[in-house]
Amino acid sequence: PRTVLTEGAVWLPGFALPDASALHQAITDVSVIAPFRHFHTRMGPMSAAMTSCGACGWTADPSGYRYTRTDPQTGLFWPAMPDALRHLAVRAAAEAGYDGFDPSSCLINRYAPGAGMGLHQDRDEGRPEAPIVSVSLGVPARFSFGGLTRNEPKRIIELLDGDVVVWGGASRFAWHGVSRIRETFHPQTGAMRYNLTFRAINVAL
Ligand code: MD5
Ligand code: FE
Repeated sequence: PRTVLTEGAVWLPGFALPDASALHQAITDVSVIAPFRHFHTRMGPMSAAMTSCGACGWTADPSGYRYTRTDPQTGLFWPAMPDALRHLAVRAAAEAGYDGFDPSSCLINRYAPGAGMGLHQDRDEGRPEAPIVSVSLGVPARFSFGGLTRNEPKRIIELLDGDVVVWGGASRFAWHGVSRIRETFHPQTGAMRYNLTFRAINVAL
């Protein structure tokens, strides 16, 4: 199935399920080279642990957020984006009407029980015409999204294992956040939720 959530946002429930084991292997492979870590922002440590793969990766420190070619923790280039990840993202984007999606980064978020992500917009990518493809794995999450200003009313959806959402068009800059993850169990991830976001980046690096 394919559900339009809001203008430009297409929900593909279960789209990634057939690839789940390849995706878990890819996450493990990436995290051997670029370990999960909790970035420290001006607001304190983030509750989600993160890593990245692809030509650039998302990083944060008390002075701000940016995409970099190298992992600040190891000094190494971010690991290449595994083909299983890239192909899934390209297929999902095409399914949602975005042919030719060419992600240069995949940010991998890992949420333990109690972790979440406060309301924010994703606006550091420098490619407003490209969608963000979001893949959820493991335990469920309550995901909120609103409009282009912070205080617009939010809709809440439950993102489940294997769900993909393609956020493009008017939804690309919508405010959104993830409620604290409940303590539940998933056979492949234990108590964890993973979210992969595929992004086309154009920034001075
Ligand atoms: C997550 N991650 O579940 C979410 C999925 C992040 C982040 O928010 O920045 O790592 S990304 C969902 C997203 C992207 C762009 C726009 C919108 C949602 N939206 O309009 O709601 O870990
Ligand atoms: Fe976001």
